Amino acid sequence: MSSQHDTGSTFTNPVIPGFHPDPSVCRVGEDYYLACSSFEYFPGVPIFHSRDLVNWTQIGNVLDRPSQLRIPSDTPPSAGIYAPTLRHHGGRFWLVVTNVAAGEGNLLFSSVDPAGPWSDPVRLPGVHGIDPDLAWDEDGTCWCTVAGVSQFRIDPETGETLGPAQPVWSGTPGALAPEAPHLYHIGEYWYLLIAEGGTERGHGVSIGRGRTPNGPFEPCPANPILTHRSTHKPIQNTGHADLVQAPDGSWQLVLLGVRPGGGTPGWHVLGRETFLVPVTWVDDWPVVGELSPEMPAPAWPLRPVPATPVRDDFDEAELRPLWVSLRRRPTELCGTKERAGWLTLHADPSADTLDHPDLVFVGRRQQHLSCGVRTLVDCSGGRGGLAVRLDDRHHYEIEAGDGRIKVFARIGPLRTKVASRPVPPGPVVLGIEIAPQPSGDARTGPDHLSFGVEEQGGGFTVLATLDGRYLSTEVAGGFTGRVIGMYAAAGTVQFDWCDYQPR
Ligand code: 6LW
Repeated sequence: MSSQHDTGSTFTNPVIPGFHPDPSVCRVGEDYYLACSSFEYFPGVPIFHSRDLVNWTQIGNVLDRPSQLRIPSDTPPSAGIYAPTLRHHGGRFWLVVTNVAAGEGNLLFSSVDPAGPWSDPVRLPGVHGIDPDLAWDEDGTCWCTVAGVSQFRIDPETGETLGPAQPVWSGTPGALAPEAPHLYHIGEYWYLLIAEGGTERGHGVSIGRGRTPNGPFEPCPANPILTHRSTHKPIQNTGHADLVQAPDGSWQLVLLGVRPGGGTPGWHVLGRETFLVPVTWVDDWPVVGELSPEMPAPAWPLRPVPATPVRDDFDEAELRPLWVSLRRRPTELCGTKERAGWLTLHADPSADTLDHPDLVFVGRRQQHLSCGVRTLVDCSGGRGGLAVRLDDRHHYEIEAGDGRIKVFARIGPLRTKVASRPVPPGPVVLGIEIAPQPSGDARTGPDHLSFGVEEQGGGFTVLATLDGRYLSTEVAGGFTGRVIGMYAAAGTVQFDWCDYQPR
């Protein structure tokens, strides 16, 4: 649940690795909380806690009840929950988000405890546009600003819109997609921070300022204040940022970025991750520092958090918050209570392959470029295994059942069995090893994935090794990253434990 960082003279970016995009952060006293987008996964909107902005622990998911998160099975990958804003006001935490599935639109949740339970949604039917932001002015008026960029005054208790949309800024002339607005009152100005250029290689962060929360906003002469477009920097697609004051009173930006690997055009496989970069102020404009994988340690003390345990034994009644499922998680199909100490998955009879939106799946984000995953599976009652999933049409899996172990690859319209061998009766340990490829050649993929089985006498036998580029965002499209986990394709499949080991 945590990221592990150096406590010495440097720290490592990303601060929250793996598919954790669109970060929004807020500070309450000495505590920081951060929320991310979750798209078609349930539970939705992972929420993290930190005391130093560098070391983060997941404390829950904001949307962990079906009454809060409706993602019907016809929801395509990368639809669902987009771009939250997390704020603290009047003794409560507020989170506003767009559910692009099922016409749900913008939804507002609140809680006194960021670890939950969070309220059921308050709908914002009059607020049109993605990436909603929340800010309160000194009179108590709540401003909701959306991509485009336009603004609404709202009543956050009822979701009612008080007056029509007011366009406030369309960003830099010629730049596409002004989005991800966040509005702040800092010193004498109201600042409107936005992302521009699209969430791909052209992404960037720009800012405007004005004297009132509804503008007019004067663009910063140095816009974009952050972009890595047209550079060879290892962190790319930098944008969608949120400002926060650090423990020492200085300012920091959390933002999303990606780490492409391999030759050209560079494939990123972990999705968009959360990074941290310092900000200084010159003439009342923010100046963003250098963003790199290894950052100078900040001036305030780092407070390391316990590392996420490698093994989940499934000994607890509830699944840990890092485990996510596809679109829904019906308790009758998935849980740890049916056989104590095991995760039991019952296949949905309609969902016999990983391509199916109703696949019964429990996975976690791949958070390291190099990692190994193992699980002990009992497939005596069905067929299932371990999958690496980018989306419904891009996944690799190793599956046990019916006396055989098979490796499958699904790449766009093509699905093929790449290996098969008999399996002895009884539970079996399936495994995946993922390692980056040195990019000596322009055509080299970002990494390779080896699928295998642990032999009873010891040793890992690889059945197939596959090029990772096909499970990248550059190939699959969309907004998500890799998720690795267990699934049932037929009958009942049980998992005693699952290890995720950064290498
Ligand atoms: C999000 C938009 C974006 O709504 O990508 O990078 C979209 N920025 O602000 C999906 O995450």
